[in-house]
Amino acid sequence: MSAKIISGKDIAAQIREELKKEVEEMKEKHNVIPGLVTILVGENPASISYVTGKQKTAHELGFNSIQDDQPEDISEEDLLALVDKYNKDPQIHGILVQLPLPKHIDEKKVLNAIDPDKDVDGFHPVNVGRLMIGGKEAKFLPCTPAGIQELIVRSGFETKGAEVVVVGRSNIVGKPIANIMLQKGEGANSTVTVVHTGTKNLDEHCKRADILIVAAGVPGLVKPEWIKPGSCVIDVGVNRVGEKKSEKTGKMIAILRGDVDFEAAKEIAGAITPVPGGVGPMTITMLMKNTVKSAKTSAGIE
Ligand code: L34
Repeated sequence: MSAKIISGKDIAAQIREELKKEVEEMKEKHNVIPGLVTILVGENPASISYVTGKQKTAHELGFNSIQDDQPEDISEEDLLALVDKYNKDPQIHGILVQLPLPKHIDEKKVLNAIDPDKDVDGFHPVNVGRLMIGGKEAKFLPCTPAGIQELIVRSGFETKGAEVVVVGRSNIVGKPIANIMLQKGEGANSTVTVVHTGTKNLDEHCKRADILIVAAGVPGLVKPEWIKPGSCVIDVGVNRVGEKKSEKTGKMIAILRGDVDFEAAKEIAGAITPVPGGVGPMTITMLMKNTVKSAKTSAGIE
């Protein structure tokens, strides 16, 4: 039997509709417009694509949205000054510095410089700590993990008591999604295992998973034999494996592939996310949700 395809694209569109109404109401009742700045350093094609997606969505939702492009050779000092400028700007409720940054800049230093109350990426140590404590303490959940949780819950999988196996231990995906899924509460309460490059018998762990979350950045890493029949498979990999001519526009576009062998896996899994159109659109949408939350909190709404 073929798996149900979990469309991140459709679920993201639903959430954006909800957000759009919320933004309209905020404008009418409180005269507050969510403000988001995305800072892009250099010209990494993948980063350009993601940041463009974020800006497009922010505009569609009626945000006050700024794209701030900086040259590859900007100094760390200048970038820190830029972050500080937006920290002080009352119209801006969310600041995002797209990663990765060029090698001469200390990524940690830059992320630490963002006001934790404008850190809509949820990468600042204060927000990482809040997430780990959990419950009401958590303020901004990082966007990709928050999107993954939504996908699992909205596609009807029971998380309570489920065996969740996370492949990968990055600060952006692996570590935070593991923390989210083990919290006590709705949409979590799972038994979580994190596997990584130091793990022996990767396949044995994966085979146990009721919910398998793969964020390794290795195209096709997870083989169909590693998947438990009927399980939920979330493929976070967005690997650029080549280029092709777009049928729509005739322009050259990237060929994207996930970390899971999708065609074979969909014959075994109960549900699976595609790449593209799975986790990616959810990442962008959760950023919008965090920005709305930040604008509301700073205006004292709710
Ligand atoms: N600061 N840096 C910061 N915040 C983030 O949340 C990110 N991330 C990751 C990389 N660096 C970051 C993103 O934005 C990954 N990421 C991201 C965002 C969107 C998409 C993929 C990754 C996405 O929209 N993917 C589409 C395909 C887009 C394309 O054609 O390139 C998809 O359907 O999967």
